[in-house]
Amino acid sequence: MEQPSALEGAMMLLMGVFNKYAGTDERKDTLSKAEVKTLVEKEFPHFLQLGDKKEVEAMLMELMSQGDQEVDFCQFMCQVATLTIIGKAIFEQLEACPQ
Ligand SMILES: [Ca+2]
Repeated sequence: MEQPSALEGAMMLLMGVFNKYAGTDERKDTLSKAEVKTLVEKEFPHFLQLGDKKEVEAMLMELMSQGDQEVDFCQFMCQVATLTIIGKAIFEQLEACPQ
């Protein structure tokens, strides 16, 4: 298989990240609240430094989790897209947007 493009690679990376955290309990296709918490802690280290760590973590937990319900891949992707849009605006303000 040829080397994936940047976007194809990013898509495969997102699938891999979801599968990595969703697969730690018996329900391999969804994220439990505990799995969301681990994902937030491990995958958002720079976002957590943008403000009070506990407040940012609580905001990310609220956004990424669905209360006590399991989070499926579609919900995960929607929230990652939302955070990416927010992140782009923040990085543009900081003049640190990747090229
Ligand atoms: Ca799971």
